[in-house]
Amino acid sequence: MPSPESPDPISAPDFLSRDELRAVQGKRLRGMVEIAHANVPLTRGRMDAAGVRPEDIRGIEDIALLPFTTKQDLRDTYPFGLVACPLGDVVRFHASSGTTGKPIVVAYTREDLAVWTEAMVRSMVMAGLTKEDIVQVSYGYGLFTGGLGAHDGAQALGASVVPASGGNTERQLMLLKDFGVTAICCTPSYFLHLMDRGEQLGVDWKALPLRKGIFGAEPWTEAMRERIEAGTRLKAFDIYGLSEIAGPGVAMECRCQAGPHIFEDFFYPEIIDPKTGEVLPDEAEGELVITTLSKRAMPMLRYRTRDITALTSAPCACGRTLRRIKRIGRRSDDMLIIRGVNLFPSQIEAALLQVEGTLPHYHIIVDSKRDLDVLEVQVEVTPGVFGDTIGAMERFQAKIEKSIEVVTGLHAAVTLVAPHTLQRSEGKAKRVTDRRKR
Ligand code: DLL
Repeated sequence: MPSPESPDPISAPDFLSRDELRAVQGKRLRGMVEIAHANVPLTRGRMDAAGVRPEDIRGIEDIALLPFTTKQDLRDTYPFGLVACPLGDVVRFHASSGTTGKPIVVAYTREDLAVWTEAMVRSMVMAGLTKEDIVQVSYGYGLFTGGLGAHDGAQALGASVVPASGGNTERQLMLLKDFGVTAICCTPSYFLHLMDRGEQLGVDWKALPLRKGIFGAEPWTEAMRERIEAGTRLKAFDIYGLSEIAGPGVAMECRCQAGPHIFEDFFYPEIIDPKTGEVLPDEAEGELVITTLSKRAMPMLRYRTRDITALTSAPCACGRTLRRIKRIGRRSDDMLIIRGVNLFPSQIEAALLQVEGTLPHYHIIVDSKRDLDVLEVQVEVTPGVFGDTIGAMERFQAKIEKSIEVVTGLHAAVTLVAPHTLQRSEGKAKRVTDRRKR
């Protein structure tokens, strides 16, 4: 068991007693509610309709009186309807692309950026980064929060930042090698792509000084962590965040790698039953709802993230008092329903990675044949498997189909494809094509 860490000034809020934390949360929540009620017509209208006045919120325990905010609210008020400060005080916008039309826009004041950067610095400290690290930021720079969020955090920490942004894989590999990069920030699927391409180009991953990976922005599995760590000398950490709340750095894993700690002094988490809205106790799985406690430009009260997880207050060996969230494997809305069975893409990944010789590159295709849902999974396999006899490949295919059936209860037609043939993403992986007519 590792010994507890002692707080340095920047991470001191990670180690507050739960009573101290609740006092901070209550005070900040009251401030948030006042700002939102005074400046955001949508919030004021909802609170008035529910008969809740700002003064009814005396402490964090009153949070459940507040109405929820949803992604639809952000869409309906596009672009600036939820901004609670004069536009002149906004110093940056970010936006996240949705599946439909217009993006979701988020705004930050200078103080909001300072809070976000502090959360990112605390995240990096959790992973053991210091000013001596050379950090390659391979999340996309731009409206996506990944690049600039990680960049600001690493720079404020005093590390040397390599602002590579996403894409141009060969140049990424060159920078990693030539600059002696010690830590990388990117999506886990993009890191796997870097590993693959690097191997093709003769990169000896174990000889590189790369020791830390800060991976997030999409669901990934423990099996994927094992693959990454086995093929390199780095420790892979899970970082969670979403644009509506800040960007990366809402929650981050410590060196115990036992699920991300949520920065509860800035972001108040609740778990609700997604159907009824009822608040669930710690350890119960449900939808994560987050309230920003110190956001001036765009306060988010009880924002429904659609991410499915559980909160745990079990002590962590690092000594932090911040609760942790369980690794997010799914959203309430990326769920596919196939022949009546609920399926999350992460279940397919888990099933594949149980079979030796598969690569965590896969694509799920759902179609409808004579009104019946059919599921196909294209799976990349290692060159050894792909070059095998037809009989051996068929047996291998059957093995994967069996594994998928055991994990998901569904039959899938597995197609084996040659290494490096499925399209790679430089950001979040696109795992599903749904061709069914709805
Ligand atoms: O993905 C922010 C981010 C950038 C987080 C870089 C981590 C690293 P959005 O584009 O708004 O923001 O997407 C947010 O991505 O609601 C989750 O569904 C998913 N997500 C983010 N991090 C994780 C993670 C950024 N570690 C949405 N595990 C969220 C699983 C994640 N899903």
